[in-house]
Amino acid sequence: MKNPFSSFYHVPDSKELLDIAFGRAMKSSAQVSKNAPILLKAKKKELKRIKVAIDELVEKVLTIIKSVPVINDLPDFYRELASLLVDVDELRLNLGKLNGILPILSKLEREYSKKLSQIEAPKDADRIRRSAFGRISSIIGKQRESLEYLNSVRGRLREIPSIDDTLHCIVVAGYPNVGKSSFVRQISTNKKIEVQEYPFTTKKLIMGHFDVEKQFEKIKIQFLDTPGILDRPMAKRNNIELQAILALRLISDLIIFIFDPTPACGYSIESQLDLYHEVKNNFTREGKIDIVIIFNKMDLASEIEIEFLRDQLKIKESECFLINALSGENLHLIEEYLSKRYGKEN
Ligand SMILES: Nc1nc2c(ncn2[C@@H]2O[C@H](COP(=O)(O)OP(=O)(O)O)[C@@H](O)[C@H]2O)c(=O)[nH]1
Ligand SMILES: [Mg+2]
Repeated sequence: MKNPFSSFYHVPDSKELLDIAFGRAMKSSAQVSKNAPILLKAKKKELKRIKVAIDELVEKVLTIIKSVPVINDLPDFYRELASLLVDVDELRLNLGKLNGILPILSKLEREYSKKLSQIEAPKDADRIRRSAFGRISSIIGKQRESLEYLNSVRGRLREIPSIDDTLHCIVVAGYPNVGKSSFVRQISTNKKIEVQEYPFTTKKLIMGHFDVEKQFEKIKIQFLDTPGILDRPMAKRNNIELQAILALRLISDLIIFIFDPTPACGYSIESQLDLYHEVKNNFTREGKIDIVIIFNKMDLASEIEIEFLRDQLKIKESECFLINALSGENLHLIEEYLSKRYGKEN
């Protein structure tokens, strides 16, 4: 699906709202015959101005309210992230306040049209319209904080990347420098344009795509490379990062965990194993998400290093992929695995 926040447009502040409404009002012209008495003309002119200003504001406020997504109705992934970035109760409260001015504006319109109908001198019409505009300004002015709040919420929500939750999603994990980015770049079908960066709470998220042929259709798989998110021990994270990780679980159906069996990445095998177990325990939704193990840097790794890592993981040779993410060596094995998993033989 499309990012549910993409139609949450800029929220005007109270001054912008008033400028638009009063500007429109003053440009409006009432339908009244040339020969009508001056008093009637004045009444009609000012009545029209008040009506246009209020109609304009009602419409703008309704548009704002409608453009705010209902967070509780969003798909799981977006809902979790959105509730993390935004206090849902505070949002509801501010929307409620804004909504509350609609009947007040309508009431004001009725009140002032009555006042206008009772005047006896043409010059009173202008005075009454000014008084109406003053009341309108004060009503809208009191919404300043709510409007600012909504605009700040909009800014926060738009930081959530549009991950297509109808596509398969593979999250790539492993310590920094093990070769995650190189792997995503190398496996992405269209390397130049498709590996893109998105902000993701305090971090960024890099997305690549890989196409799998399935009979007559192409299935697109998304790869998520998450620097700073799934590349270090969970204990080192703040709450937002932890929640962001948990939200990622909701859209992932496979984890690719990359090891560097050599000392090249700068992290010991022991730390890499700890992270692997942590990801496995916290991220796989009790085994619902599979983990695929990759040993990268096969060009640098010695047979001893590879065997040692395999022993530590208690896995057989056939249970991990040995690749070179830079040259692409053995990458076809992973592509075949993905094709089997998502494509033809399913
Ligand atoms: N020799 C060798 N270097 C690699 C391989 N894969 C990645 N690298 C290098 O390792 C470093 C870290 O790679 P990067 O993809 O940025 O790792 P990330 O931090 O996990 O995303 C870079 O200098 C890469 O060029 C590999 O298979 N062999
Ligand atoms: Mg990287």
